[in-house]
Amino acid sequence: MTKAMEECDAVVIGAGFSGIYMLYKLTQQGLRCRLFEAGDGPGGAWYWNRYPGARCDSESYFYCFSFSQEVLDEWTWSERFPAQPEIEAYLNFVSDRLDLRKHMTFGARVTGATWDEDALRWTVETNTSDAVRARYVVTAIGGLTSTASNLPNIPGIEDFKGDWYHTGHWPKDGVDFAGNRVGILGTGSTGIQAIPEIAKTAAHLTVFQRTPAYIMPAKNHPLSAEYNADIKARYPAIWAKAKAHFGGQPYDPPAYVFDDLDIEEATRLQEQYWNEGGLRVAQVFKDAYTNPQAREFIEDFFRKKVRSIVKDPVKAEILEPKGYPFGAKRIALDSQFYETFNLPHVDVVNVKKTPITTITAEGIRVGETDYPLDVIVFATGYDAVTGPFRAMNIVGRGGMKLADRLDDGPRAYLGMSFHGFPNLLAISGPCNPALSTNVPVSIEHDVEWISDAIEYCEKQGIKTIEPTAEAEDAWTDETQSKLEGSLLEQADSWHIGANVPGKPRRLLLWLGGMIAFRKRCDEVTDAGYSGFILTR
Ligand code: NA7
Repeated sequence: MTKAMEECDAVVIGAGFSGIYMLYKLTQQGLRCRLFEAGDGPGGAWYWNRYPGARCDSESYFYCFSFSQEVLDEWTWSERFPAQPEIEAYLNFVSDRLDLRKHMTFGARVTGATWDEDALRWTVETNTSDAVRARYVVTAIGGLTSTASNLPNIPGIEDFKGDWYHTGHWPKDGVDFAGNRVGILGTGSTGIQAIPEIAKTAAHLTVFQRTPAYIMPAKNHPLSAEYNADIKARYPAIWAKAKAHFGGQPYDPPAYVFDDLDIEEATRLQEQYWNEGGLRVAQVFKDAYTNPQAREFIEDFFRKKVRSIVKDPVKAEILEPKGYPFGAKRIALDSQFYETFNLPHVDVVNVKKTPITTITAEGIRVGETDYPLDVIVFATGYDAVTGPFRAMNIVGRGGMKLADRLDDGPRAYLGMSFHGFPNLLAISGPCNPALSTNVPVSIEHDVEWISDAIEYCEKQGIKTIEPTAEAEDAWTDETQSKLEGSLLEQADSWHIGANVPGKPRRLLLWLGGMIAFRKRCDEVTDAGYSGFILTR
């Protein structure tokens, strides 16, 4: 006798920030929910990214949920920029405090979901547990996730006799580098954090760098009890400010126009922000990204900083950011990244000038030079945004596969829904602004918009909600229209799919900012879900 399939109202995929809040909202509405998570605990990206040095680039006091007063009152951050273990602990705390664990199934990776057009139900399958049927599926899978890590296709990896790791699925027990010759590929946000930590124990560290990043000091530090008490007292104002900010950060907009200042004053201000640290180092001038003179000044400032910290001029020359404009790739925060290259056992190799030819049994070959290694670390990023969707077999109306629909690049309506896939809603999906902002603020927006939409359907007796082809096309075209002539066009980054060979060069994110996005989503709701087909 075949076992009856578990029936529920909604399946949520993923237990990171977005899945946790989505589950809370839907269970609060009285829906029967099941959440599947591949990891064996809550965390999402912060579960898998346990590489040495993993830390958030946003300040802890606003890289968190705003929706729960209990959570705000009871959780206290210990550092300005929280490290992975603390964020993972926070997401565990929230799951317990809101009593969500009973709806969560861990160690279950969703492999596929199929829409049954007669029953108006999704059947959701995982690699470990029985299939479940649900009326709604909400993806909370993130855009930079372990299911879609970018492992470069370098010949010979199968011959390598040592161990290799990708930072996006780091072993839970850690990796012991002591006494080992380690090679690391990648100097994006991840590599920049991992390199100083790996250098602390490795016998030798070789950094294979392709593109030098623009890097700003984090100036991380512990938070005092007085500081935390002050933050907690000011939270209503902090969240109001963050939600009214283009990027979801509770910061004042840049105050200075570069052309209004002489060079001494511009240098003094840039230096002052540098000493304070954090992402605001890139937000001194209003016209930093639009005025070529301002940009040249900033680029030169960064290059001078590298030369002043890195003592070996050959290493400094390789590490100096160049070859693309400031702002064309994600700006990273560091703690002792440049200083690490003053250590005698840390080297950097320019693999843009002379590319890696092969991985051998003994290490990495660059041109004709062999670098013997015991361990290789790939900090080489992700097949971002569309990759995690393409990694699941999602089949909608008429056998339509979501992976095929995303072959030519990102497409979605409002970055949260797909034509041909009724009752499938995506938190920070393709063509969504989330990854260009302070992510938790964007996630809270998407979760609240989706839970309102589901509540509306439930109350109105609407059985399916799905965007029209026209609405999806228009939103997708609008997203792409921002690429031409933009700074992002001038570098090869994950934001435009250029980090993965063969991936279409298309803008993955909606770049209008949070304020405009919020307004557009509200307009859709106020117009009775314009752009959607609602069936009773
Ligand atoms: P990123 O930002 O995509 O960086 C990946 C890095 O890996 C970058 O330096 C790449 O160089 C490098 N890379 C990729 N493929 C290769 C090969 N084949 N050889 C050498 N180097 C390579 O990923 P992260 O994990 O650092 O950060 C992702 C996001 O997480 C980040 O934006 C934050 O939002 C948090 P390239 O620049 O392509 O020349």
